[in-house]
Amino acid sequence: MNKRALITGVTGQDGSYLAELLYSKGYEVHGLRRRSSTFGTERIEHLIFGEEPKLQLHYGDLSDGNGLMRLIRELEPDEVYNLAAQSHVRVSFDQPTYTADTTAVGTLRLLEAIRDVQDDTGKQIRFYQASSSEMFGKVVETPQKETTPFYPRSPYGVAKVYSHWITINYRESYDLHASCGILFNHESPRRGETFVTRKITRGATRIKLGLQDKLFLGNLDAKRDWGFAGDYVEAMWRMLQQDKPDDYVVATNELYSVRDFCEKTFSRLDLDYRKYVEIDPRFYRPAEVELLLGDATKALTQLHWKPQTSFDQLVDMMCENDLAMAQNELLLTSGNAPSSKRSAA
Ligand code: NAP
Ligand code: F7E
Repeated sequence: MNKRALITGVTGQDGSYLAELLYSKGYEVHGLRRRSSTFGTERIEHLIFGEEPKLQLHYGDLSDGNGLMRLIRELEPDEVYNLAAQSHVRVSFDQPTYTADTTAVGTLRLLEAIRDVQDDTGKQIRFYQASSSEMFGKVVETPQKETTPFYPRSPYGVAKVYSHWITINYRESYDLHASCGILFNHESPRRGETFVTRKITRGATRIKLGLQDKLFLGNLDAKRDWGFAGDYVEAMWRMLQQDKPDDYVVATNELYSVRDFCEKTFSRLDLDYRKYVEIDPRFYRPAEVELLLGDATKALTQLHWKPQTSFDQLVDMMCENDLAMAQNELLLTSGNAPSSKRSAA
């Protein structure tokens, strides 16, 4: 019998790659979507339409514990991947209570639903929690690994620490097969457009085609360990295939600054970023995370996982996608567009 998986956050960047991966492995894939006035399914359209949809969607929200309970009871999934969250660090300073309710307590609601259904039916439901390198925040050692103490610097980071520890607590208290992936930043052509990498590749390609003049950014000196989202969802799946649940750092162990990302992207388009990038203090954060660099040795030795995509390849694929989007946009403004749809790449 095929395994059945439920992905929360399936409409997001990681959810879309994970749904593809699980389907390719023969899973019956289900996803949670929240109600919105627009479709919001751009990243998964190729999976939900057609004669035999590869992904079945269910309405639900991490703020609605009863709905989560009903869904888990109805599906009795073998694996649940909790990727849903208010995931934007800057926004979490504007919406701290909402972020805590979704990104922290939402995980507890889901764990409670799993615990209840597992107790009632005896079926083991494996659980993956999307923990984050943001938990390391003002880092106390470099590189950061599973044993590095947390020092979160945003309401988002604090909420993720809660989710991380409540997942471990449920594992230890109720014998749940629950694992946390402490993922460092990972990007793709499907990355939300307000995260810095995508903002840069969108902005630079639009500048290249004359669709905008300037790109306004915040702290160019922040340094991150950026990988490719398509590689990272493989690590999530591997965690749930282990006999014993555990927690793992997933990272590339390479460090670049936001300025490096600008330099690389603009020069790929034969542009000098210094002519186009301007600083806008609105994009600064009340408390910044200056540096995140991960040590994924444990994932390498125990999961046999390592990143497959280099930093240059990542920048290339994002630029290529966004250049095509900008070209489409240009055609639209001239009235000759072949399609008004955004790329689902
Ligand atoms: P993303 O693109 O922002 O996707 C977030 C997903 O959560 C979307 O599907 C969103 O739905 C959904 N969501 C938000 N609030 C919800 C709610 N109240 N109820 C149900 N669903 C809700 O994030 P991502 O980059 O794919 O990241 C996936 C997970 O990994 C997140 O938990 C994130 O915090 C964590 N993480 C990400 C990174 C990274 O670098 N990408 C690193 C470490 C950890 P809508 O489409 O309707 O908005
Ligand atoms: O910022 C700086 C900003 O928003 C990266 C989420 O997926 O990864 C992500 O969080 C850096 C920060 O990602 C702009 O100050 C400069 O230092 O792309 P970001 P993030 O905050 O690291 C972690 C691991 C997650 O878990 C989160 O869910 O770039 N920066 N100028 C800027 N950032 C943004 N967004 N916009 C700017 O204009």
